[in-house]
Amino acid sequence: MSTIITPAQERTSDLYTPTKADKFSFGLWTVGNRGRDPFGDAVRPTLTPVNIVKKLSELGAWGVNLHDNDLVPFEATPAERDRIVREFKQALNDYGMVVPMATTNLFFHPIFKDGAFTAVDPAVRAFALQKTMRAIDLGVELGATTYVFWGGREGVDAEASKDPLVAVKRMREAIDFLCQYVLDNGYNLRFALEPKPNEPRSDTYLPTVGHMLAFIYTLAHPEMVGLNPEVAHENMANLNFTHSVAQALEAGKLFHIDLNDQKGPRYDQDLRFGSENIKNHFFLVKLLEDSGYTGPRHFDAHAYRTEDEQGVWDFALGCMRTYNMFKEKARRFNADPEIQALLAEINGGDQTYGGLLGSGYSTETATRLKEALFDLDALARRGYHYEKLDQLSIEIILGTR
Ligand code: DIG
Ligand code: MN
Ligand code: MN
Repeated sequence: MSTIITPAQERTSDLYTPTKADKFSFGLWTVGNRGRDPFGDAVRPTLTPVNIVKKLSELGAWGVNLHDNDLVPFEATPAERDRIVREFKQALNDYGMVVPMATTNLFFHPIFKDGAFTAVDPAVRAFALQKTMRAIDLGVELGATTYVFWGGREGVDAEASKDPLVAVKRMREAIDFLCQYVLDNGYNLRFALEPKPNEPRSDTYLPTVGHMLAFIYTLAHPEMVGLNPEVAHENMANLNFTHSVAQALEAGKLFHIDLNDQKGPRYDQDLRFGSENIKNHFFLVKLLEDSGYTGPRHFDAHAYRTEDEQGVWDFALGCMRTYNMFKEKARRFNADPEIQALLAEINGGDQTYGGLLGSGYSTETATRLKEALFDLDALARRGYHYEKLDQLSIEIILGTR
């Protein structure tokens, strides 16, 4: 039976139909995921990069991202590499797609079984730098302006195998070296580090957004380096993803984002965006939209193993439509008079507390604060009306207001 794909232009368009303006992107490896898992073989045929570009464009996606070897096979000759890249660039042009982000596969080949930049074997560390420089060249050639580093195997199974102090230093040495490579070549490229707490290693170095933020400020070129947080990864660490994203945003370090979903702390599920944590994803999309985040809305996710190719495109369209549904819910939340009135009441009053807050330190302020008199009983008795606020939020999310 031939695969019947309904291109965006033929499908009934509604408020949630994705358009290029939404800046939705997918990795080649996401819709190209063949359904292999540790307990079962591939269930879907390989999709070619050109076919992926065509189908994603028809669905309304804006961009496609890639690891070097998603496009150019590990063993490709330079001539084969150039032919593949030429054909891919033609497809990008034909279907009006861009490549916002690129990255290196430093985790699939057996060479990297003990890591890449933190591997104990110096030949592996050196090869990882070579492979990454070549992959950076490829990404820049395709127009990428963000380069992601997910240190999938930068960690340990046997704690005795690596000195954690040395591992962090080796990671810094690699990132500093590659930042300098970008500067030497005049590339318009920023690095986005992607944390994950574990899997495939028992423990991964720099496991969360917080760890990565601290690491960035120890680098030689911290201005070039930001974050690529992923929903599933922070959830694996049992953290509030929206708060992780907020801290990256507030630090001016949200350079990219991997959107998907996850059923709490367990193996990395990379589920369809919004398929599980409805309330959390509402507030995540509200944060991204309210903050004016202008970067790609990238889905690092894949279809269930049960799916055929049509199921893959159902998955991709679902990611994008659900994002747009949360975006519309956020607009309704922000426009809801009762919610906004309640928020104004909750956050009302003189937030400077008579000029004592929000202006930083002065000896006069410190003296006035120390002498200030507080109605402690009234403060202790205050009710914040969060039950009402949260109920109104739920009613927005459930579509009853
Ligand atoms: C996994 O979450 C990682 C790899 O897929 C890739 O290196 C990165 C790109 O977003 N995410
Ligand atoms: Mn993941
Ligand atoms: Mn990811």
